[in-house]
Order: sequence, then C-alpha cells, then structure tokens
Amino acid sequence: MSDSVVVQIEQLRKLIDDHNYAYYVLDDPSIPDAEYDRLMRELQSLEQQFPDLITPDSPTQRVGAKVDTDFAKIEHLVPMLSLDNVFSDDELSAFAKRINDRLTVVDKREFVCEPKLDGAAVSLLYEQGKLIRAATRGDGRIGEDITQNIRTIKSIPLSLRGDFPNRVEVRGEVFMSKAAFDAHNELARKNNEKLFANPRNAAAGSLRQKDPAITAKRDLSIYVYSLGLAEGIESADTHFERLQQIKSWGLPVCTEIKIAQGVPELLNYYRSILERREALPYEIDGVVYKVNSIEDQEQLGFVARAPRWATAHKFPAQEEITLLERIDFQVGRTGAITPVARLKPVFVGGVTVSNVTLHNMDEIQRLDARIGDSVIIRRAGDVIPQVVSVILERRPEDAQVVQMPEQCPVCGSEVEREDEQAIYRCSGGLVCQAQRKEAIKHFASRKAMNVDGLGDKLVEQLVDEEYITNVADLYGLTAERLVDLERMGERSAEKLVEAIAASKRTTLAKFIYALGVREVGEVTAQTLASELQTLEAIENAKEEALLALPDIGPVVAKHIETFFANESNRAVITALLEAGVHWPEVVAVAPESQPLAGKTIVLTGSFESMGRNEAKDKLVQLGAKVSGSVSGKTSIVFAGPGAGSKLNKAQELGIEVQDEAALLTLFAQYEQSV
Ligand code: 5U1
Repeated sequence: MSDSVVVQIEQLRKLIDDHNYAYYVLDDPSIPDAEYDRLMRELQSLEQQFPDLITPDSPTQRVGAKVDTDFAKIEHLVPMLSLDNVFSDDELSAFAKRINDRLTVVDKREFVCEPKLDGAAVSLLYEQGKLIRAATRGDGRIGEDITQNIRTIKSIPLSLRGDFPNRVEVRGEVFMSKAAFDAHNELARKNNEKLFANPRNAAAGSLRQKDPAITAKRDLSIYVYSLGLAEGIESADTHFERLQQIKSWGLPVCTEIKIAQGVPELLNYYRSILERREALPYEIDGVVYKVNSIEDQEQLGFVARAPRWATAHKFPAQEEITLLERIDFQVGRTGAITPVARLKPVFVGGVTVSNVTLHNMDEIQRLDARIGDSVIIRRAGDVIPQVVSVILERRPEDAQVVQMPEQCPVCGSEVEREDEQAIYRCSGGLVCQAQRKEAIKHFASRKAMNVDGLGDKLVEQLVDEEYITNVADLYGLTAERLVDLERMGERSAEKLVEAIAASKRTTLAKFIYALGVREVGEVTAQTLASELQTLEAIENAKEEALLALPDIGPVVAKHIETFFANESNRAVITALLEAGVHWPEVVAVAPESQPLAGKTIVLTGSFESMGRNEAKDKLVQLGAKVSGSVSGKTSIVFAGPGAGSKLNKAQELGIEVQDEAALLTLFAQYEQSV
C-alpha cells in the first residue's frame, strides 16, 4: 500500500466532510449532488481495495450492523432538562417577572429565541472530536444508546471541526423535514406499509430501529440547541456565543435563532415565526426563549427538572383527540358520494371543528375508522382539517363498522361503484336533488356563469322551495316571486335578477364549463371552445374527433359525448339559449399570434387568488411556455409569498420579477381568452 493511497483517502474524507459542513451547517451547498456522490463512490472503492485503511469516522461507515438486543441504558453526564411552557402573553410576562424577581431588575433583558422543533431530543458525546455515543432523552437522567442510528444521520458529523473541546456533550432535536415526511408516507402508501402520523413520530420511531440500515433510509436531520458539558475549552459568556461555537465545530444550528430584548420583542418573534410556520421546512410546536447571559442562567438555576432561565411558548395545538359520532354521506355534483365524519366539536388549530371529510371508503378502510372511535384531528394553518388516525386502544366494544349505503341517501336511487374504484355514485343523475343543487351551484359559480350574489345557501333554498329544478329555470325567476323567499328583501331580489340577466353574456368556454360535464374543467372547456369554435360542433363531436384534440383522453372524450347525447341535457341547453344566453363568436388564433406567444414564464411561491396549476393553465392558454426553473431564457417570474431559490436566481440573472397583482392584471387584460 503506497503512502499516496493513504493521502488520497484522507483527502477524499476531508473533501466529503467539508461538503457536508457547507450543506448542513452553512446551508450553502458547495458542489452538485452528483459530484458529491462521485466522491463517495471513489472513497468506497478505495476502501474496498484497502480495507485496513477503513476507520469508524469515515463517511462510508455511517451504517453499522443490525442488533438483536434492547437498546442499552445510558446515564447522561449532565441531566437532560425539560422545558416549562407558557401559552399566553400574560404567562410570558409572568415568566419574565419571575426572572426579574431573582436577578437585578432590568427593563430589556436579553433572550435568545429559537423555534421549538417537533422531533426527538438527543444528546451527542464527542471525545477528542470523535462521536462516541448518542442517547435519547429518556427520563432526563437515563436514556437509551442510539449511537448506531445517530451515526446514519448525514448532518451529524462523525468528527468535529475547528477548535473543539477534548470532551463535549451537545443536545439537540432530531427531526424529519416536512418534505422527507411526505416522501416517506407517499412511498409507504404505495407499498401498503404503515404511515407515520406526524414528523415527530417519524423521527422518534426512526431512532428506535434495531437495524441502522432502516434509520439510514429515513432522511433525518438535527439542530443542536445546547451544550451539556464541555471540557478543555473556555466557556462563552452567552448562550448565543455558545451556539456560534457549536456551529464552528461543524454541528448544525437552526438558522431562525434571534436575540431579543424584553417581552415585546419576544412576542414579535413568536408572532413572526407563527406566521411563517407553514412555510418552514420542518414542523415546530412553538418557540423557546432562553436568558442569554450564562452567568444569569447559573444564578437562576432550576426548579424540579426545568431551568428557570428558559421557557417554551407553545402555539395553539394542531392536533386534538375527539369522538367520531356519526358518518353522513354527501352527494356531489357528479353523484360521487363522500363520507363525512361528524365529530364531537373540538378546538384545534385555532378553530372549532365538527365535520371532516373522509374522502372515500378506501380512506375509511385505511384509517380503520368506526363510529364511536376516538380520532386524532389535525388542522395545520389554513389546510382543511383531517382525521390523522384512530386511537385503537380507546375503541369501545360497540364501535360500528362504516358501510356505504346501497341507496342514495338523498333520492333513494341505486348507489353504483365503477370498476372496483374508491368512488361510489348515486345513479339518479339530475333526478337526485343533491346533484341538481350542486349542478346549479357550479353553473352560477364565479369561473362559470358568474351569477353575483347567488350563493350556495340561496341555491338550496330555491331548489327546496321548488322555484327551480334546473339551471335554465334561473332565467325565469322574477323579483316579485323571489321576495316571497325567507330573508329576501326587495332590493336583494332585484339585484339577483339583474345579476342573472347579466350572466347571459358569457364566453363559449365558460358556458361549456358551466354545464358541468364530468371531468371537463376550465382548461378542457377552453380547449373545446377554441378548437371546435361553436356549440353545435361541440355537441355533435364524436369520440374520435374529441380524442384528436390536445389533452383530451378517452375517459374525458366519453364523458363529453355521453353528456351531449343525453336528451334532457340537450333540452336544458336549448332552454338556456332561448332564455338569451349568448357569447361572441370564437375566432381561431394561430399559435404564433397568441398574446404570450414566445414568452417563457416561471411561477414561484404561493398565490392567494388561485393555485399555481390554475395560473399555469391560464398562461398556457395565452400561448406562454411555463417552466419549472429559472434560466437565461426566462422572460418573467411571477413570485408569491414563500418564493425562495427561484426568486433569488431571477434576481441574480436580472430577470423581470412581478407579483400576483401583475399576474391578475395580465389575465384581466386577456379575459376573453382565458
Ligand atoms: N430550541 C430548543 N428546543 N429545546 C428543548 N431549545 C431547547 N432547549 C431545551 C429543550 C428541552 O432545553 C434547554 C433549556 C436545556
């Protein structure tokens, strides 16, 4: 073995460690992933040729052998503390006052503010810079030895860098990012494996695997937040400086950490993190405030197992347990029957939740949900509430299995299931009052005929009171009749009739969309209008002709043909035309003369008024090419809140960047086309 191989191996390890440090600690990747993989492969190949040169701290040696025994118990060198909580501004002021009562009173004491990650607390022990032991928190005094699993986490250095102490124990939170959690669950769903209920369970569960090879696949991360013990180095004066030291040894420290002075600044931090909670790449359940001065921390000491110098300010819970009291079956516009869980009302994520959709029977089966079960409800940010899981241990003996009814709960028609798919449908069509109501709501909606003031409740009232039975009947309504409805004033009735009359002038695309043909959304309706140009041509198009149109597949083509072949649908269309619904003639536009022809547009961040897909469809209709990445060829970037690297790149390249308002102005300008 030549000296040069030893040097080459050392150089490769150093390079890989440097890249890990740049990626995980500095958050500034220095090489592309492919290049990193190449370096790893080169090192692996050399180590295979010269196995004597393999050392435990080599980056190739993260995954150790499976163990059959239980995790060994480890006594922490310094107990791992827990945190007290505050849940309100007043409780936070009381926390600050308790500190002032014990120390010299200061108006604006300095605190370090940190996000409180929702993961698993661990301690890592390094001796002479080498990771020698890692443990769970356990009861704070004794934890479990999870060294083999911790070694698989790529952001945890096996060797420290820089000017590290001889012996140092650090504490932090191991977590699974939201993206890793979603990816894991998606794969597990495909493979019919058990899903993780939340990223915290995912992190804790992954650290307790007997086979480190499984942990290695779990894409865990860590942020270190405190020092347990440090020998052979001068202690920093403040917690903030300690965190900088920890970072300089190559350990990842959260980038959201800030210094704040006095309670108002702590509250500002709390609110700003709460506002950005959904956009953060990891789950957090609050923030932590810590007195910055180590001298003050030492003077304050502890109560029971929590320090007096720190507290967690918790966010409102996003998950709560409640009772599944009943399941109702709702019938949608196309007859699809959706099971909806009726819950004992529960306050979660800042609102009271009493109904949650269960989507379909497959979902009920996946959850194994039964009436009478205790269920975990989650409501994160603005996301619609969902049933996360059932607490099987709490299942009462008389819990009832949920069954899809054989007859439609609204009209009594037979319920059908298509080709063993998850969706069941009422076969009643427009005989079913539920389907009729939904069809009218859809017809009147903003993106369809846009009947201002005709909301869902009013449609239900009109159908229930038998004012209308189909969409064409809307055009026969008069203000004189409408005023007889409950809660309908004269002025409102007149305004509604005016709005209905105004909706008569539309576009062919909107009219087709408004008819509610199955699987025909705005984009398909637009395609039909611009390709076939007249209602007559659309009505008479056969499946083969429809299949020749862009983005229309066999299922959609069949639905279109079936819809227009139906006598009663034809009769409603005739009645609508007789009532005066009309649109300007569609003029064919050559692709090159479309308004945004030749433009390459990138959408990034989130938009309030529409999803990114919807915006993309509209831009494509106007002739633009919509790309997923920014390059020199990009004409313009529309950026909403939460925009990140694409926005930065656009700014670097000097590409025009506009906001959502500009995008809406653009759409308004070409309204007839979209
Ligand atoms: N961010 C953060 N989380 N966390 C949890 N800091 C932090 N500090 C803790 C705990 C239990 O304890 C220290 C106060 C020692």
